[in-house]
Amino acid sequence: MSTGTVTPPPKKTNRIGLEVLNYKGSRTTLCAGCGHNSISERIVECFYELGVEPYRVAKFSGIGCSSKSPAYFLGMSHGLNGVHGRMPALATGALLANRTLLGVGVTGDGDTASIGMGQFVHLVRRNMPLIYIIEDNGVYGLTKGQFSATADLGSTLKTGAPNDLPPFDCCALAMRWGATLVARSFSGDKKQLQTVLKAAIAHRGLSVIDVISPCVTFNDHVGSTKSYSYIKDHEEVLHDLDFVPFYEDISVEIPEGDVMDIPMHDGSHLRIRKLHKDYDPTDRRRALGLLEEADAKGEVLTGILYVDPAKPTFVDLLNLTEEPVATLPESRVRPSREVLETVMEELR
Ligand SMILES: Cc1ncc(C[n+]2csc(CCOP(=O)(O)OP(=O)(O)O)c2C)c(N)n1
Ligand code: SF4
Ligand SMILES: [Mg+2]
Repeated sequence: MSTGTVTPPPKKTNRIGLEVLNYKGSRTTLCAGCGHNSISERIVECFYELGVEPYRVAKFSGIGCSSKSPAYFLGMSHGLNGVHGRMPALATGALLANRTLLGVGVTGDGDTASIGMGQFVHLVRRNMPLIYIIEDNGVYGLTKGQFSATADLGSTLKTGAPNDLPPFDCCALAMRWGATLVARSFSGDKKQLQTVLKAAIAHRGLSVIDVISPCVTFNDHVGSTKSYSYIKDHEEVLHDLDFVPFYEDISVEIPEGDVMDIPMHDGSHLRIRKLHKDYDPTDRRRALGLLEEADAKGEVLTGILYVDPAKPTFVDLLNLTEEPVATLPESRVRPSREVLETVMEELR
């Protein structure tokens, strides 16, 4: 006879035994339908699926609706929310102090390309090992929808007022000045965004990911070039992307056709199947040229635009100790009395 007790099904866990719940954060306070929420969901999925230990991750942000999002994912990770446009300096400091952390920066187009441009270009120049996600809606969502520096020429506000300044292209800028993984994606393209994020997690160097992320409250009307419908009509997908994590047997799947295999820093592989463009994402000049061509045609090119897995990062250039500076014992960071006396002697 049945006792009536039902055994609950076993909980689904990833390769390190954690549930997806362990990768979530607080409930979002952003508007329903905001593209930023979809990006947070993709981040949760990717870190869960790859089995990244949450304690290894440090989240950084500035100010804006986008910069609030680190509260909505990876609630068991470290987090630092700073001043508007100054996240790169915070991230640089923290990641130099502890080189074993996996840094994830979330920023807005205003946070990066308007007030934060000075900090952004130096982060790029240094190829700081950081996943830098720009949640790009072309406006300052948090302060009620003014144009940012990524708003396209001629795009209009809800009032009908046109933008009369040309935009900065953060991807072109990042590629030109030193970032080593540069991608553009769309918050509504689940598979592409997931693969791009996984590639960035596997990459060692600065990954700049510009995600077009519509602001449903202030910039989703006819006349906006960052609305859901505009991007759906103008998106030009560069390639089909696949990601093979380091812990999977690469020899299992042998891709057919025009596929490029790019080994990543951690042993994972990025597989790029060309669609209709003659495109090599390791050719920076060609990538920059294609971006310009797409721009002239009014197309929004998405995919991994550029990747260089080999270039040294800022951490490598500084020749930091393998052991994080933050946890070195005092005996190893403080010169001995004899050494200090020698230095003083030399200065006399
Ligand atoms: C030093 C400083 N200047 C201005 C502001 C006002 N401010 C807050 S958020 C923001 C813009 C946010 O836009 P964005 O980075 O694109 O984020 P979104 O809200 O669109 O996601 C501005 C100008 C501020 N908080 N601090
Ligand atoms: S105002 Fe715009 S950017 Fe901010 S939460 Fe709402 S939809 Fe998102
Ligand atoms: Mg914005």
